[in-house]
Amino acid sequence: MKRLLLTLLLGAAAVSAATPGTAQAAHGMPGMTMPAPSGSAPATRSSAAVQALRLVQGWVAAAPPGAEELSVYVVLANPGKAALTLVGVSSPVAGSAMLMTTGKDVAGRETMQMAMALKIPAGGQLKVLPGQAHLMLRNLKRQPQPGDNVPVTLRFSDGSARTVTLPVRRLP
Ligand SMILES: [Cu+2]
Repeated sequence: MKRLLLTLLLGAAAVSAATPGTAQAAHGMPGMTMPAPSGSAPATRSSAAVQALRLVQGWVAAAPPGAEELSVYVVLANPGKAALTLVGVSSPVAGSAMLMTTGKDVAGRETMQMAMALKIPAGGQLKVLPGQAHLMLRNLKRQPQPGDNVPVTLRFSDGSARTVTLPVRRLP
């Protein structure tokens, strides 16, 4: 049964990686639609390569009361000889979550784009930082406050999952 679940997760990751996201949306925009989020399955296992990942920094950005979404930032260092690919995120405080990259439109406004995969190069770092990317927690079940610690599970294309506990901080 466990083997079957892993196979399904791997299959889902492979499909996700093959179809880059095209959905665009802004935080809090009413009526926005997005593809079904990845990463809602329970954690299964963690490969040696994923266990070796180092969390250089990470935090959950505190949101104003009533916010429906939270942004999570992480910097992950990969000491291994093979690239790793982050394909999903989840948290017990959120009903759904997704990977997003950020950019600017022609008018200079910030835009967000759902990402199906974020690569962590061999011997390098993935920087999910303000202005570049974020992990977006949606459908919040509660509103974490500054000083709280929030578990966030990261899922990788090799079928691994790794949970990190991140503090809630006000954005610098
Ligand atoms: Cu977002």
